[in-house]
Amino acid sequence: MRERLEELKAEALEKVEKAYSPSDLQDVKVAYLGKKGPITEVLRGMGKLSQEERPIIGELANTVREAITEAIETKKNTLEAIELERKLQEEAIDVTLPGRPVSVGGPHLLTKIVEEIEDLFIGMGFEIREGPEVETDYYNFEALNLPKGHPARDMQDSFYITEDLLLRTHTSPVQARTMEEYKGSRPVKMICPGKVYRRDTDDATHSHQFTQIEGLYVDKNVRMSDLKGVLNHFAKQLFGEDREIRLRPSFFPFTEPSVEMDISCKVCGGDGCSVCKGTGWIEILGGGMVHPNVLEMAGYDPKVYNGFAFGMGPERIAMLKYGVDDIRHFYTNDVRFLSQYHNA
Ligand code: 2U9
Repeated sequence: MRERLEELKAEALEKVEKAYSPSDLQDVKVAYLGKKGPITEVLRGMGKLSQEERPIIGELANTVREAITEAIETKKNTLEAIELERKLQEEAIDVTLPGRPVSVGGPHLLTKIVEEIEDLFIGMGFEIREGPEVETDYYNFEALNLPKGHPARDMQDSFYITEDLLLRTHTSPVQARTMEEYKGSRPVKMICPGKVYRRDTDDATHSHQFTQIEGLYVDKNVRMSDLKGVLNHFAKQLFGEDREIRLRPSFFPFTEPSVEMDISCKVCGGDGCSVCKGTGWIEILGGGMVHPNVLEMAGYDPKVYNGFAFGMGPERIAMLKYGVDDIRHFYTNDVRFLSQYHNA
């Protein structure tokens, strides 16, 4: 029995020695130390031994068990250390390698131009107001001196949702709402940037959805010269001190008299070129004195109050300022286009 135990020990230790993985070790453990293993078998047969031999064999069996257990434990630690070393080698990071480039975004050109225009008007004491894009017929047309049947409110030109609701065709309803909110008792000095919608076929200069910034100043004794002064300051700040402005007579249902403003062409310096179509001037916005009907409908007494209003398209302003040749560039969001203006 002694020999058998020594044999088993030698066998087990050799297998431990040859083990390559924790599962190999587990196999040895189960095979030699498990309940159905040969050592347990030997111990079971101890009943047949003499009284003197029994403790000696018992002790030997225990020593063999301990030796195998210890060998397994030692080998397990060795294998774990090897595995850890292998992982460390495999997962090592070379901190000297150049980093992967991180592409950083930036504000959209349209966002930048709108914010620049907002800042300019905030500097002249205007507040910024916003309003709903789904509007009622009343605020979008009626309150702006465009009664039912007016040619400028052709059903074909607007996106109607119901008979009374439509996608706003301009930001003017925001101004009508603001005047109404102020209840005809205090001045209004505001600009309203936002999206507007028209049933247009998209091309290089038209879009069914675009941006507007409209301004309104209602107070006592507001004059056309105030409008001219504000717009002159705006144009020179945005396009450069060397640019001139001129006002031409025009027509809008909500202003009377109405004007359109041109800015001198930077490309030809006023001599005439392809950009200004030979005129030396480029149209940038429209405006005028608020029509008395509009004041009255919003609750301002036209005998006491008057005001000026203007409207512009930031896409057009950005196209002129940055030489963008197609309005659709603002909406297709090709990064090759957008990224050119991150530092503009
Ligand atoms: C109220 C009273 C008057 C807003 C105005 C214009 C002239 C104008 C267009 C220019 C190009 C818009 O972006 S565009 O399509 N706008 O020319 N807008 S006067 O007049 C108002 C607005 C609100 C209560």
